[in-house]
Amino acid sequence: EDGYRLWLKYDLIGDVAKRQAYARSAQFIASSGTDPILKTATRELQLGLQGLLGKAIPVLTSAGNRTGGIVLTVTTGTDSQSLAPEGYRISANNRTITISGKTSAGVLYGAFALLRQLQTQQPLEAISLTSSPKVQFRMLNHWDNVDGSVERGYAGMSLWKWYELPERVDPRYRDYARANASLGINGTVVNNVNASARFMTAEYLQKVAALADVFRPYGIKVYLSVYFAAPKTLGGLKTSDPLDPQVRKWWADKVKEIYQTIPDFGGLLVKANSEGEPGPQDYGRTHADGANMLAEAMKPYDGVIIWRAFVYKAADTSDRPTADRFKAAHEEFTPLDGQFDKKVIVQVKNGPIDFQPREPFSPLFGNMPKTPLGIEFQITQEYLGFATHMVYEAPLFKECLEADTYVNGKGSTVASIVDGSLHRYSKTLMAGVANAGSARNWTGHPMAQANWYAFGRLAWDHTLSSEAIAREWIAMTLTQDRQATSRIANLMMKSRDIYVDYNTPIGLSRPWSGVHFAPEPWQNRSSRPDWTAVYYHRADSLGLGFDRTASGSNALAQYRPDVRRQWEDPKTCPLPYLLWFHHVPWTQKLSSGKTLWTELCTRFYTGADSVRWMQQEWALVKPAVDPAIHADVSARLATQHKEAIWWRDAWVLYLQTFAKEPIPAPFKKPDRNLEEVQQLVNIYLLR
Ligand code: BDP
Repeated sequence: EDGYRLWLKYDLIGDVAKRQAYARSAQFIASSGTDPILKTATRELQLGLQGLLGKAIPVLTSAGNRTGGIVLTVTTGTDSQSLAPEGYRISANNRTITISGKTSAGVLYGAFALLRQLQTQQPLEAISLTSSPKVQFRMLNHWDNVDGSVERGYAGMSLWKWYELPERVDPRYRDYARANASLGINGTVVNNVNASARFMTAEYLQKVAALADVFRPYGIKVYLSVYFAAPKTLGGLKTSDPLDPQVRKWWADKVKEIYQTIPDFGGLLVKANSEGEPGPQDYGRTHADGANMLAEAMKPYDGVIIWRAFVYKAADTSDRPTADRFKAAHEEFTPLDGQFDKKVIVQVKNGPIDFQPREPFSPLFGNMPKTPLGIEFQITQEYLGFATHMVYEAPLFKECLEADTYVNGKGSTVASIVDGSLHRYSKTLMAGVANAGSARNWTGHPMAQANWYAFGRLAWDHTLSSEAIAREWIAMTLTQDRQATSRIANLMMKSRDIYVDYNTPIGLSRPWSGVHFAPEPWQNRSSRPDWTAVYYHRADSLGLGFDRTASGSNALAQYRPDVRRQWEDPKTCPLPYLLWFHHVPWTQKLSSGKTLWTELCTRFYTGADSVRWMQQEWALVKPAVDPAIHADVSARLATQHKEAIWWRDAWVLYLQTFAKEPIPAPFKKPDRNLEEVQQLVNIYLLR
């Protein structure tokens, strides 16, 4: 097993009685019409059933009076009225299973849902499933570049072979589309948000069109990230000012050209005035001016403008003691609420800083009731140990989605904002920064496939539980052995907390410079203060943590009183967020009963030790998992363990220079000293 088939393995069902029972319900598939997506649904169902049942299933144009088969149908009848456009219903009646949807995409998602029932060995006889996506735009964002590299990608090179396209179309593109469609993902941004204007050239639009042709029958639209200064660099204009008539015309013509090349193009994603990228503020204009200009160009078409809220201006802490990168997006965007065109969705990262292993939810959620806010998660493990650490991300996604903003009283969860129910948004979006690359198994770490899977499932239905998703994925990908499934699910469920413990416990964040791998908490020099590690943890002789209460940066004022009150009191602030909001004395007793220093050491040491536990648990499932996959994960766990100890050592030895306390019993003091561990980290930073 090389992992290429992801969760779409369709191996023969071993239990003969079960297989025969399924076969009795799947004697034929009835499906008619020429709709390409419906044809995909039929073909996928046929392919899956053939593998699972070990025999060819005939496709008929109509069931006639035959029973014992599966009927695919696009219908607007009463049966489907309660469905969203892409929802599906699966029902069994008179020994016939019907998969219906209002659109062919709905039927496609229903077909995959039916296959999932077989893959997870659920009974079919009385099947009755109705499901509609909670979010309209369910997208992957690829940070892929023209040269084939992937920003923050750890699974080989880009999937897209730009130099071969459009003439050669790698068969892998279709397998990518299948995997996404099986989850309900319906959009993909193929290029990096730090965008090259080359993607806007006629030459590259042809290449993107070739991808769109592959994705279309799977219900997936392509989107592009734009370089805001393209009118200047590509168009030869003197300016890229969004209020300049020539610039507006340039974009209108460009969007027209895009739609001539890709008639069902999805839309544009924009990173502007962020981390050195150009944007409307270069001309004294606002984010709304920039977004609305593109929206105007998009007016004749169906597409959307997705404008990112990941922004932060230079935080010069010397003359603005209340400056805090945490507050930047809220400060820049909330005054613009109500000013964005109807075609615009503002895409907000889950947390206020940047995809940290644990962040409080972004205070933008709830504070822009007139602007559809989409959420952006990061699937690729930029801050989660790249491709050597096993971190199952569903609990991280869910922690944010389930967080209560209190904007309309209790129960105003981030999910209820993102799915549009709270503010009645006209558009809803969930995006995940992709972790797929050219690695044979797509994601580098075999277990990282589960993160792609979990993102897709949650984008469809954020109420699914992390554990249910894990179990589903395990059954489809790794094993159907019950004991092994429970063991692996347990391991996955604990993996994120374990990672946080040896990396950024109790609300520490961003102990890195550019590489974002091994912590360098001592790192104190950079072109901007908020690109140092000390900016975030603020360790000194008194204590540790960033004071974001009224006596500090007052970022907490961006949250509703119910949230703020709980978090601004160190006694009621949940431990996982404590150092996000408070500068806590080393000897302070925490709610756990331990002092800060002892609690920190406990976390770092137990976290690293828990990787040993992960190794042991993984060893026990060996008989139930494919040997090649098992060996791959075992080896990565060994690396993870080594690195966890090293990261723990880096932190405790460094923090000890401020806390001036011994390592508390029963923990052993590290075998190396601070200089030695710094050497180790420095090697990572060598060019
Ligand atoms: C940060 C990454 C950087 C991205 C940026 C973004 O380090 O590579 O360009 O986010 O989201 O996490 O724009």
